[in-house]
Amino acid sequence: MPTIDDPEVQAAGALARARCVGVLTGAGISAESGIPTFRQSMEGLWATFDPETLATPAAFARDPALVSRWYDERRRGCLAAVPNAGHRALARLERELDARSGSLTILTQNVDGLHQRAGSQRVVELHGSITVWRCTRTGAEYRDLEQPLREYPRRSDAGGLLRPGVVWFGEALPPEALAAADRLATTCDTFLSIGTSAAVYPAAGFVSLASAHGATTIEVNRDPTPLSTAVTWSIRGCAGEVLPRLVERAFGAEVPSSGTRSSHGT
Ligand code: BV8
Repeated sequence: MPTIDDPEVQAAGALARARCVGVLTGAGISAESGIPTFRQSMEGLWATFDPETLATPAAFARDPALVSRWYDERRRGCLAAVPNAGHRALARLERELDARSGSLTILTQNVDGLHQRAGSQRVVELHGSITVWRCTRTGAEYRDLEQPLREYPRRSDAGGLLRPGVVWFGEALPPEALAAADRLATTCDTFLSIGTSAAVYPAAGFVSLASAHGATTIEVNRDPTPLSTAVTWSIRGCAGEVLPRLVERAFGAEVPSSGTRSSHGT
């Protein structure tokens, strides 16, 4: 039976009182949807590659075919994946806060689009989207391109090379995403960090920024991270198990209203 000093009990109480919630998510929240986390050893053809080396402008310049193939294979995995209970719990948390004239915004480092597909409305994609390809000649963006791409690297109608619409290491985050993240971290009263090793900046820095502005900070992660000793409560566990428990403890069982899928809905 959880005791009052159980971090889950404390964190659920903070969520029940919260009015403006910020959430930073990383690859760990999509792990239970079958998408390998960013630093997990990669399988098969990619086992010999380091993602931090491939996810760079230099890698694309050196071998656009290889990098395009890597992203196209990951794109197919992301499109085939299904949001899990962790994604759905955050979508429910947003609905509960909206119902109380509060708000919840997700800052995701993930490029898989699963938060939106789980029903979350306010999602800031800090690192772009793997479903988007951008022409290096015109800047035109393409979604819903054929799977798999018909050629590597794929070219646009203008003949320019298409690159993935993600933010690579060494590239600046979209200014509007940075501004939204900064505004959220400096005004929220509660900030969650979920499924991230907190190794990548500036994304990882938003948790400390929220804390410096007086927010209660809560981490849900399978393994310890550099944030674990700095947050108000650090909960060790899988997002797909912990998040539904936290939201249910804070708001009770979700009453499916007309048009709202229950948190156990498909
Ligand atoms: C920039 C898109 C400047 C591509 C990605 C300080 C300040 C600013 C920059 C830096 C800085 N220090 C260093 C830098 C440079 C660099 C950086 O941070 N390097 C790191 C490696 C040290 N940052 C940058 O380059 C950024 N750009 O700052 O630009 C600038 C300014 C002006 C002009 C020019 C430049 C850009 C960074 C973005 C890189 N792109 N993704 C792609 O996806 O291919 S980052 C990539 O890492 C993914 O987005 C991923 O999400 C992200 C972070 O990793 P995590 O999500 O945390 O994933 P990871 O595998 O590491 O961890 C998973 C965690 O989940 C684990 O802890 C595990 O325990 C947990 N877990 C697993 N299963 C579960 C679970 N938890 C819960 N439940 C489970 N079931």
